[in-house]
This record gives sequence, structure tokens and C-alpha cells, in this order.
Amino acid sequence: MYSDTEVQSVIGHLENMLDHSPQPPYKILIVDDSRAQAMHAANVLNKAGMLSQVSNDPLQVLDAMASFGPDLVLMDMYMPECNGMELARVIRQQKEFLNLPIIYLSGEDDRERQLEAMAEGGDDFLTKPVEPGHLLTTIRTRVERARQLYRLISRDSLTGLLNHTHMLETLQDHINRQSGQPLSFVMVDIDHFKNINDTHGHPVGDVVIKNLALFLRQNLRKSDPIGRYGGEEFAVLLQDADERQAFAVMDKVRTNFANLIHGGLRELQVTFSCGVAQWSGESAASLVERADQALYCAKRGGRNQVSM
Ligand code: GH3
Ligand code: MG
Ligand code: MG
Ligand code: MG
Repeated sequence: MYSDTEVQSVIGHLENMLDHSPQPPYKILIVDDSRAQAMHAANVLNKAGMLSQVSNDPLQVLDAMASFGPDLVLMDMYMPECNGMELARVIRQQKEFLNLPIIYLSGEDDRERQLEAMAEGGDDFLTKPVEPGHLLTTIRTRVERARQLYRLISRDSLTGLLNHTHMLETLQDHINRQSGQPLSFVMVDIDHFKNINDTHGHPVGDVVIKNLALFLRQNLRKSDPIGRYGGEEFAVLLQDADERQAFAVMDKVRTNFANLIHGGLRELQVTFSCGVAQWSGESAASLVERADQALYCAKRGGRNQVSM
């Protein structure tokens, strides 16, 4: 059995790894029909190291949202084509923007009107002219909270990897914006994991799962999404890799992982099997299915191997 200290030390190591990934700069979409007002706000944000994009035409806001992918929207209230409240309502109707902070920045100082606007999906209301420190603090707090929430809902709590749902969403995103580069999907499944639990106990099984998660993160490219697909199953998306390259990469990872000693337990050797499938223009579901079939072949072939 592992001691609590050993288990804690692995967890601590993992958490350190996860927490120190660099944070991308905040991306703020400024929606304002007045170019001068928008540029003024953009200036304040840019000086604070944030990235901003200005949309003077409310009818183009949804396009701008899709291409820019903002962390937060600064919304004017009164614009000729469409008012900010209506726009906020439309944005909120989209599932992917449920968690996106929308802050009104407007000259409107009537409290009733402000509250009406908030009811349409805004998170806060700042009255122009706003003091820069006030604007920046409001933005920082909102974006940080939204990012925390996103991490919480998109990550698996044991390993910090993408959870099942977000792994599949990530796969779909990659398929949607495929660039002509090859793309390979890999299913990974620990061999005889039930034996590990039965022999060493469930907490050791958990440590093994975390070790493999950490090992995959350390041995694959940062840009390759990794998810915990199920209990002791993982999924990996290898970009710019055809089936043969994906096979080679995973076979190397497999060999190195099999040589690890888990937490000093010399007798505990763990192996995994892999199924690799290269995307061939099909649906995400069909690609996953092919990787799963390949995994099944690897298991039938004797485990501790990669199949494609
Ligand atoms: P195979 O080589 O065919 O994959 O055999 P296996 O024993 O790995 O496969 P099986 O699907 O029979 O067993 C998987 C086990 O994983 C069963 C389940 O109790 C265990 N498991 C699932 N999630 C967790 C978890 O989060 N922690 C631990 N410790 N065990 C888990
Ligand atoms: Mg206006
Ligand atoms: Mg399994
Ligand atoms: Mg298994």
C-alpha cells in the first residue's frame, strides 16, 4: 500500500504542473457605435496588457465573437441598429456564451434602466465616464471567475485532464476547422487495471491513473489535447500526425511508461494498450469508434501494445 504522504506528494506534483501553465492575455470585445469612445476604452485595456477588438456595428457582433473568442464583452447600451440589451439577450441564448461576462458601459445613469439591462443577461453596469482603475478591476475579477469556472467544468477532477464532454467538444472543434493537416485520435486503456485495484487497493489505482495522466502530459506536445475518457481510459488528439506518426509516438510513450516504477512499489508494473485512428473526413463519432476498435485489437493481441 502507498502511504498517504506518497499519495499526497504525487497529487502535489500534479497540481503544481497544472497551476503553472501560463495564462493567455484577456481578450475583450468592445461593442460601441462611437468609434472615439471605443478607442478610449481599448487604449485603457491595451495599456493594461489586454487584447481588445472593437465592433462598431452591432449586427456584426456575433461574427466578431466567433472569430475573436473574447473572454468578456464590454457593451454599449444605445446604438442605432440595435440596442445593447437586445444584443446581450441574443448572446446569452447561445450555449457556448452562457458563462461569458457581459458588462454594460454606457452613459445611461437611470437606475431602473440599468437594472432592466442587467436582467437581459448583463453581469454588471458601469456608467461612462468610468475611472480606468474601476474598469480594469471589474474586468479582471469577472474574467478570472469565468476562467476558474470554465476550468472546473471542463477538467476531470482526479487528473486535471479534459473531461469526457470537453474532449469530445475539442475533437469536434478540430474537425470543424480542419486545415488539411493530418489528425489522429488515440484511445488509451490501462491493462488489467482491475487487478491493480484488487491487489493494491483503490487509492493506489487512483495514483496509477494520475501517474499516467502526468506522464501523457509530459511526453506529448503541449498543443495535443488529452482527456480522461472514462475510469482508466484516456483519449489523445495528435495534430499534424498521420496514423503512422501517431503509432510511433504512442508506442514510444507506451514503452517508457511500462518501465516506470510506481511510487517505489517495485512489483507494480503498469502497462496500457492503445488504438490509433487517423481522421478521414468522417464524423467525430465514427473516428472515436475506429480508435475504439483498434484498441480492442490491441487488447486481443495480448495488451501492452498499440494498434491501428
Ligand atoms: P483490460 O486490460 O481489458 O482493460 O482490463 P481492466 O481490468 O483494465 O478493465 P475493466 O474495464 O474490467 O476494469 C476497469 C476497472 O477500473 C474497473 C473499475 O473499478 C476501475 N476504475 C474505474 N475508475 C476508477 C477510478 O477512478 N479509480 C480507481 N482506482 N479505479 C477505477
Ligand atoms: Mg452609443
Ligand atoms: Mg476500460
Ligand atoms: Mg483497462
